[in-house]
Amino acid sequence: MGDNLVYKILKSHIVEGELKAGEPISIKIDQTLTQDSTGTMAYLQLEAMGIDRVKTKRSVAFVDHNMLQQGFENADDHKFIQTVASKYGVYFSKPGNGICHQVFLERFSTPSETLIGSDSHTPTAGGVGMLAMGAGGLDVALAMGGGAYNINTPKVVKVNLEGKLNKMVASKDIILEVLRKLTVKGGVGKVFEYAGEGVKSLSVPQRATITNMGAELGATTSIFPSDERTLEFFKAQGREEDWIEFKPDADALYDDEITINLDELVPLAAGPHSPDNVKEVKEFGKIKVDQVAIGSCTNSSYEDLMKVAKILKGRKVNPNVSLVIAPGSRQVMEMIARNGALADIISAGARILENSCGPCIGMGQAPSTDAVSLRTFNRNFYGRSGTLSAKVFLVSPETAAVSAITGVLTNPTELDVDLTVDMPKRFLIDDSMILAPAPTNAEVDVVRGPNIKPFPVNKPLGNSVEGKVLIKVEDNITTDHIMPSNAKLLPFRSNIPYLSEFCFNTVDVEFHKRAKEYNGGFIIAGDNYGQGSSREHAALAPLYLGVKAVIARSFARIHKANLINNGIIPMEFKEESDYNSIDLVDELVIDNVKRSLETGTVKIKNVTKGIEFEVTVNLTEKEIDVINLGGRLNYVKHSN
Ligand code: MIC
Ligand code: SF4
Repeated sequence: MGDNLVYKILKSHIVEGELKAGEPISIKIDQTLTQDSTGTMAYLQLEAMGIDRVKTKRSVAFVDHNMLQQGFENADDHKFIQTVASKYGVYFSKPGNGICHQVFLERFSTPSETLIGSDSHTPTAGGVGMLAMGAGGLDVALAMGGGAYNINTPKVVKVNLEGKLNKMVASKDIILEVLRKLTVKGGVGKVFEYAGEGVKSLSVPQRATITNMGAELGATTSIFPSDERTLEFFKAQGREEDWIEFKPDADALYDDEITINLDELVPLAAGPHSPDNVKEVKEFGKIKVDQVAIGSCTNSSYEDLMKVAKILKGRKVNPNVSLVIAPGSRQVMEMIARNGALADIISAGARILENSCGPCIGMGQAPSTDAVSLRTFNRNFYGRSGTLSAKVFLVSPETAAVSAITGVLTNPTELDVDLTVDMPKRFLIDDSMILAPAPTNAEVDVVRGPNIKPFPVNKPLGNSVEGKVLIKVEDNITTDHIMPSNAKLLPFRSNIPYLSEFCFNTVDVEFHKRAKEYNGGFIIAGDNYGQGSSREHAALAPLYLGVKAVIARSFARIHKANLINNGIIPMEFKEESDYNSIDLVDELVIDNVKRSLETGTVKIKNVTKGIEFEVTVNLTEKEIDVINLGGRLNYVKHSN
């Protein structure tokens, strides 16, 4: 039997392990990316590893998240990243050049190569046939240092796209349909490989919308083949030489298969507060809308914004709606500025934001109290917009633009506009905002602002682990719950002591106080704990507060890796009744913890309740060593 795309890449990059679904493997990483809100920490960790220069084919540092400069902190971090990148041999994409995933797709993506990035939407580059995965900052730092990346061999799900999208139905609706079918945990341990006739009808930016938001399935990544449409994109980007045809074998094997008939698809929306809370736009009804936000790494391409401009042209934004638009990159912004589409958008009454993540991560544009906000983004987790009472709906650019005019959530098929976009044969190419690194590291002094504080490093594991239950949470807790991000907190991503005061704030404001009072302890959680962002801060802040272990029904992939990297033990409940038996501030004890980790089963004594139960630990030998030594940095130092 032949190979699918995923196995082709894994076979050519594997350095350790066996390619069998679920089995741990290590793979060589060709390229890395970082963005600023995780990057500052990643480069501090890179420095702590004591290497001279990065060893990847190419590494790129972007600044796109922490863009509001209300104080010196963000600007200082930008300087730190620029200088540290230059020193270690990393390309630097200046603030204003665009969102990491959009710019990476345009200027760096390469079919059949591997990429890890310190951002969970790194799979965007899967739109051109790259195996691109989100990872914690430390894993990215290790890959920059030439280390392999550890994953469990994924199951590969073939997503058959049949037919062709109808007018006003977008590729965003395809991924919303996949989320409706499979939910936010339906992709754990899987890669989604898109195939079928329908693929040909999708351009690279449309494919990238799908691979981008595949992250919301909890998937390891998503991937499209590299075909004639991909070549079109590479030619337009003046990067024909980076293109190769990359297709699965005709008799390729898959672990599972789903089919989506594009002809039957209608405009969809994800309602508050989860990307899988998907229904037809029509079903939600004509809800009054207060804010519409267009942009983010999901939907901010030239093609998306041209469609938006066509809808807005000659019309006016509803008086009760605030429409904000953030193009994905300077290339997109400049092209729509030069061809007049931006003028149509401005004339309609849109507010133009800079080329960055912006409202997607709560960096400004928090909606008003109780507002309904329609966003073309990928996440609508509780509180993420910066307004706890806001109701955020995730929609396509078409639905967003039409609703901005009508003032109510509107099925875009109600408006008859020709949305055909003539894609330019050649995009506007100007890489002057991408700075090459210094030829040698001796030439650069790294600039370090006062906001940068030492980050916590765990201690080797003792014989026993004991402590109180500091918090007990439900299923699908996101890293936005664990370590919230917004305009006020993001400037402190390199100041863990300060950040930790806000840990779990949207769930339980007492958490920080309780953790301090009891000198650390345990977190109890449900299914899919730590879904969403790759932010290591969701492990670093708990570590700083003394969290020793998390017992959950199950974990999201990147967060579990981040816990292990920081020496916090991830354990899984065997029985539902055990989860139910635990209450807040129960005293838990694990004796002989090191020996039990090796057996894969750990006995937990609940001293308060006078009961005992067993939990599972799914850790590789290497991961056990990492935990025993108190985290990955200690492990790396120990092995050198
Ligand atoms: C996100 O979309 O949640 C972020 C902000 O891009 C994060 C990274 C971070 O928290 O800095 C992600 O997706 O990994
Ligand atoms: Fe930025 Fe939002 Fe994309 Fe995260 S999801 S990288 S915050 S645009």
